[in-house]
Amino acid sequence: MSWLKKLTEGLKKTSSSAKSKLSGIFIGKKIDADTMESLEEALISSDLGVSASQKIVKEFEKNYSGKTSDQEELLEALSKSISNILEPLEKELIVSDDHHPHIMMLVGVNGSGKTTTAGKLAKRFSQQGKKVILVAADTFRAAAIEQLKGWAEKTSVELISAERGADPAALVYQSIEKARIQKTDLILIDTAGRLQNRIELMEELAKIVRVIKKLEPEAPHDSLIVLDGTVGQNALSQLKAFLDVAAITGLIMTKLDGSARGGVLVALAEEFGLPIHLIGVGETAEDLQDFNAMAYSRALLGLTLED
Ligand SMILES: Nc1nc2c(ncn2[C@@H]2O[C@H](COP(=O)(O)OP(=O)(O)OP(=O)(O)O)[C@@H](O)[C@H]2O)c(=O)[nH]1
Ligand SMILES: [Mg+2]
Repeated sequence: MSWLKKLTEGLKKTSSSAKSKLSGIFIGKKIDADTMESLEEALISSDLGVSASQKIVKEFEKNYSGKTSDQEELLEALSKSISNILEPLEKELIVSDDHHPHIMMLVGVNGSGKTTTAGKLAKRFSQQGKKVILVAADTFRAAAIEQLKGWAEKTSVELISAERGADPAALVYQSIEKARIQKTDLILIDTAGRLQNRIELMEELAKIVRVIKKLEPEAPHDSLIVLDGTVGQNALSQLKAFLDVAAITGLIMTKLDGSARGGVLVALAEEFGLPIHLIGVGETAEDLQDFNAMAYSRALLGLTLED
């Protein structure tokens, strides 16, 4: 299956929910103030957030007020407005040759998809010919090391781990030193899931960042928050909590395939303006796709995508 099909399939739950809210709003009548109000409500309840929804409605009003138009054309117009918000944030995740090594770190709450994403990224970048080290900085759960080991073996990538309970910051420090000696291109750090209200765990994360900066003041070059696409508005408070503590530079949203609330990506974009690198629409490595604003915006509204 092509990635566009996978994206459309993956976003089906979100798009059918959005479509059912939008359907009927435009049917067979002149677009007026009532239409705008219903439209704004539908967008907000599709998780796009108040600010983005108002922006979209304003643009819509400018172009369509007083007109009648068919549903398809109006959905097309909406998807374009959504895409306009997202497009500046569409940014491929790349391993820069200027960094020796390039340091990438994955953070987020429990179960958001960090370890799976670390494995998928290890595969992607080693296929690009990069020399990669995976660091199991989740020393909290014994199973976490095993899980990452599975990905390391599958992708023939080196894994650096420590015993359970070890200091993750110390492990990261050793990994960077080793990577420098071995001329590794990329260090991918998988961290333990932590809820944003666990102060001591957030402090542990801050310490990892401090230790990285001691060796590489510009790093982590990518500090990526992995957000579960099924949590809806909660993603906003998660991002807010991790933003400064982990020096977040960009985001990845997983599990859009199981979610009816994928619209929250638009709210995140509007509120934080951080680069959106990748989205996950399934469990295999191929299901982690580069974020494409236009394709996502169309799939969000259930519009067809050309291959
Ligand atoms: N359907 C679907 N499942 C996903 C996706 N990404 C990850 N998962 C699944 O989500 C579950 C949790 O993923 P993990 O990678 O273990 O999450 P984590 O953030 O490392 O979890 P902790 O380390 O416990 O915080 C696994 O069963 C993954 O297979 C996705 O894009 N779609
Ligand atoms: Mg994990």
